Amino acid sequence: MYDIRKVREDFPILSREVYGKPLVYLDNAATTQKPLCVLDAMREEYLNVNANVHRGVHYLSQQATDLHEAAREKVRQFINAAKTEEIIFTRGTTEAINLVASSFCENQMKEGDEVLVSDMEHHSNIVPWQLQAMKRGIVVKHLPIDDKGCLDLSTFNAHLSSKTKLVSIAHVSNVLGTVNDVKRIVEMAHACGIPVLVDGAQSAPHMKIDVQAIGCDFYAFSGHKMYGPTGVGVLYGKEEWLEKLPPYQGGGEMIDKVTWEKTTFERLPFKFEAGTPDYVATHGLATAIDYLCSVGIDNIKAHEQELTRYCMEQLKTIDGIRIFGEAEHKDAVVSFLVGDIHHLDMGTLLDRLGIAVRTGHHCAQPLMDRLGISGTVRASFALYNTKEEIDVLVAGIRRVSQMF
Ligand code: 7TS
Repeated sequence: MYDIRKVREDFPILSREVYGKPLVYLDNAATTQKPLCVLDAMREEYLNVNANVHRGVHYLSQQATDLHEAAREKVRQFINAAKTEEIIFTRGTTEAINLVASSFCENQMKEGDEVLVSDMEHHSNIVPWQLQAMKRGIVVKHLPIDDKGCLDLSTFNAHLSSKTKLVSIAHVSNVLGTVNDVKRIVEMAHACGIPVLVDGAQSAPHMKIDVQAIGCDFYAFSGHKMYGPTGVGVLYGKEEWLEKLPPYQGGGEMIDKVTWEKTTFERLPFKFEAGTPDYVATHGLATAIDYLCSVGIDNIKAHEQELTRYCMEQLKTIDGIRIFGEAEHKDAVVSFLVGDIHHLDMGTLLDRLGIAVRTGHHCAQPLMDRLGISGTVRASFALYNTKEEIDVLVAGIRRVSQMF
C-alpha cells in the first residue's frame, strides 16, 4: 500500500487544529485538500512563467502554452481518451454538464425529446436539463432507485422511448456512495442508439477511469475534488459528438475567423474554450494527477474501500443510526442520521470536536424527497484519511447522541 504518515505530510492543513482539537477532515466529497506539490507548481508558474496562452509569440507565452497543453495530454492519459482534442477544460463538472446541456439540446433535441437522469443526481445534473426544459420544452425523466440506493437497471429500457436523446448519470452518488455500473448503462443505451454522459465528479478521484472501456460519449469531472485547484474541470467528449455540437460560449480563443458577415470557429478542443483559460490551474491539475498516480490509483481505491467498510461497520454499532446507501459497490461516502437528532445539530456539534463533515441535502434535493428526509450527515474519505479518524468520528457521534 502506501505510507499514510508520509502522505499526510504532503498536506500541511491536515496537521492544523480547530477549536484546539486536531482537525479530522471528512468532507472530501465537497472538496479535497491540496498537496504541497500542487501548490508549489502553481506558485512556480505564477512566479516564473506567467503569460497568457495560445496568443503570444514570446518565450513566456510559449512556455505557459506548453504547460497548459501538457496538462491536456496528462488528462487524456489519466482517463484514457483517444485524443487530446476530446479534452475540454471547463471550470468544473457543473460547467461541463451545462456545456453539454446547452450545445447538445441546441442541435440534437427538439420540443418533447427526453433526457434520462436518475433519482440520485446532484443538482448540477438536474438543473441544466431543467433550464433546457424551460427554454426548449425538452422533458427530463428520472430512473428510480431501490431501498439500498441502487439504480434498478431491470427497468432501464422501460424508461427509454423513441424520444430519448441522451442518458446522463452519475458514476458515483455524492450522498449514497453507490457506484453505478456505467459500462452496462452505456451498453444498454447504445443498443437503442442513445449517447451517455457520465458525471464523474465523485469517481475520478477514487478509481481508474477509462472512458474508452466505459464507452461513454461524455464524461465530466472537477479538479478540486481530486487534490487539484478550484476553478478547473474537464469535459471529455467523443470527437464525433464534439464535432457535431455548436460552441457553448463565444469570444477569444474559440474562433477561426471573425468578420461582420460571418464567423467560423476553431478546431477542437478550442471551439469550446472561449476566453483565457485558467492555465495555472490546468498545470495544477496535471500536478495533482501526477500525485495521484505516484500514490497509485489502485492503492488509493483499496485504502478508501477499507475506510468505507470500516466506517459502515463501526457506525452500525451506534444505537438508532440509519445509514443511507447500502449498495454492494459503494465508495468513500457514508451518509447517516442518528435517532431524531437533526443533521445540522449533529454536524455543528461534531465540528466543535474538530470533525468536519457535511450536513444537509448535499445538492440532491430530489434524492432527499425520495428518501423522505430533509438531509443527512455525510462523512467522505480521501487518500489521506485513517481508521483512527473514523474512530474519532464514531466516538464523536456517540458523545453527541448522549447529549440529546
Ligand atoms: N456532480 C456530483 C456527483 C457532485 O458530487 C458534485 C459536487 C458536482 C457534480 C458538482 O461539482 P462542481 O465541482 O462543479 O461543484 N458535489 C458536492 C458535494 O457533494 N458537496 O459539495 C459539492
